[in-house]
Amino acid sequence: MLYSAGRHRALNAAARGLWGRTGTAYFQPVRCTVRPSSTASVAYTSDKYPSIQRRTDLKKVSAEDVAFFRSVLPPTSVITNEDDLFTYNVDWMRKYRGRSPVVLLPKTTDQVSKLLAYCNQQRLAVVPQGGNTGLVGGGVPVFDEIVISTNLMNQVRSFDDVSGVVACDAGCILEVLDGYLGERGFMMPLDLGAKGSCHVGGNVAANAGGLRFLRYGSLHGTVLGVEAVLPDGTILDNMSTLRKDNTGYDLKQLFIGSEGTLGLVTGVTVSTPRRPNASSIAIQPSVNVAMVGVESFEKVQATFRNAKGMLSEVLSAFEFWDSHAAGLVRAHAVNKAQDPLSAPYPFYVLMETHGSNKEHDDAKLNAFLEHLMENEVVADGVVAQDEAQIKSLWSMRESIPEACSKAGAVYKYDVSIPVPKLYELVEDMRSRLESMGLMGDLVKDVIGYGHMGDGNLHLNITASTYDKRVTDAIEPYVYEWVASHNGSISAEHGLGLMKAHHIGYSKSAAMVNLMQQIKQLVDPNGIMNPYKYFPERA
Ligand code: FAD
Ligand code: 2HG
Ligand code: ZN
Repeated sequence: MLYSAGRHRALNAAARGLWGRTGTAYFQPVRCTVRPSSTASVAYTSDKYPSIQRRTDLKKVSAEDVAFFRSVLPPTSVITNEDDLFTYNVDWMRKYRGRSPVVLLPKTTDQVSKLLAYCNQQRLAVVPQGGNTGLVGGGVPVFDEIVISTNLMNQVRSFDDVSGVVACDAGCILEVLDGYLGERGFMMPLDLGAKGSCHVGGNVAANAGGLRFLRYGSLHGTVLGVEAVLPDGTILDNMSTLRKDNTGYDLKQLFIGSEGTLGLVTGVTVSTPRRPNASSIAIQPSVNVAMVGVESFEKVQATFRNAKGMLSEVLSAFEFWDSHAAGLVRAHAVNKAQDPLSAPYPFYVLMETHGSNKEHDDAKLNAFLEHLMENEVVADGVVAQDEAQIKSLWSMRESIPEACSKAGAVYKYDVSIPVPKLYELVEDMRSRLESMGLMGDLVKDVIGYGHMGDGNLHLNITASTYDKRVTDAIEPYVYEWVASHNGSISAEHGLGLMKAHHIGYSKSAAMVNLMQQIKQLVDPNGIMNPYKYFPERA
């Protein structure tokens, strides 16, 4: 096999046997920190959704409350300045905007406990916030709720290089924690495009899925322990480092995916896998990334079937996106990601392998790709030849959400559907919006991409502005479509404010009722992240 540094290995049928396509530009990891330039352009949630009424049993923040917060935290950790409040009040999409008059930045679990106990006693509503990269409006206030941010809770507490278990504060940034683990030959089992900004506590609260779920699984499996502060200030210390523990209800699971409605997660323990490219550890560290162009969604599925069969245990990611997504990345991505394939294709697939024996993995990947080319399953492809090219190919995929957000407004749907039906929803939605005459000045594009290996589609509809006509054309159609195909209306982003009243499409009335009873038990005053997740009990 020939490798040439600085170039991708091409798989184009015409060029098969010829290695060496000019490499693409190389990029920085995607950073998603919210840095809105102007405050005026983001409408308030309360103005956009007048049907949501502020709860009258919740108190407004007073000068005495702020004085109490200043008695617990240093002055710089109690933010009341209008300009500084803005980034905490507005979400990543600039779709939701609250009016919180105060943001609190605790550093310790004890401080969180004091703050929550006080808020509970005073009936002050609280929104826990991590990196504020959530995509369902869950991490920002709706009205004047207090934001408690984990920005300053960013210490690694311990790491055991035998078990690979890391214990850390909830505010550790995912990418920073992954870097810490990388230096020790390990990695976070979770990876996603917002890694440069999102917090581990936010990941746990949202039960984020991400790019390697296919291989490393759900946070419900990899998170071994959680430390959380309940609304009354009780510190629930469940920072277990044990893989097995069958004593009682597994309470930590309640906090994974609870989206800040039950308490504030202050610490997390995670079981981390070995890093395949840690040269000091593996026998022959091995990471491969290939990107292929495919003519139809049927062929994307055939590629997946073959990948599962032929790459099997080394397959670590299988992502797909359509030509609309690729077009947006080409046009808008800030990092100017370039398509390394020779022609545009209807679909693209990125596949990654993680292993500990390079010869073995390379042989598997080569046989697999040869098979795909010979059987005309894929039309073209490249294999990254070095770390920079691996980053470059991943960057094309990770840039899609940011590229979609450039149109002005983006409607995001994150659904689980049986794989054969995955792209049908995108096509149906495109025809629907066309036939309703909305495509053009208002709706710009309908884009499909996602975590094919997990049956998780990201349907993004870009528009010049958020407009009720567009919302009404999409909803509840999209939820009904998903429910009728036995899917879930949230595969990984959660419910937040966006889907609080739609949980019934994916969960029975009995299940929602039990969830509401749990909420009532843990948070009887309903101060934790109100208006989100599911409807308040009547
Ligand atoms: P936030 O946005 O701050 O909060 C998310 C929710 O958790 C809110 O309800 C908030 O109240 C609650 N919360 C936050 N911290 C705590 C805490 N300590 N205790 C209790 N509740 C808390 N998601 C995926 O699943 N897969 C992806 O591949 C993926 N890719 C993304 C790519 C981009 C570019 C962006 C912008 C987002 C992406 N997301 C993805 C969505 C998002 O869920 C994740 O970015 C991340 O898990 C959110 O973490 P955060 O710290 O930003 O949480
Ligand atoms: C991804 O997979 C994220 O890139 C974001 O989950 C998806 O923005 C979206 O719709
Ligand atoms: Zn995703």
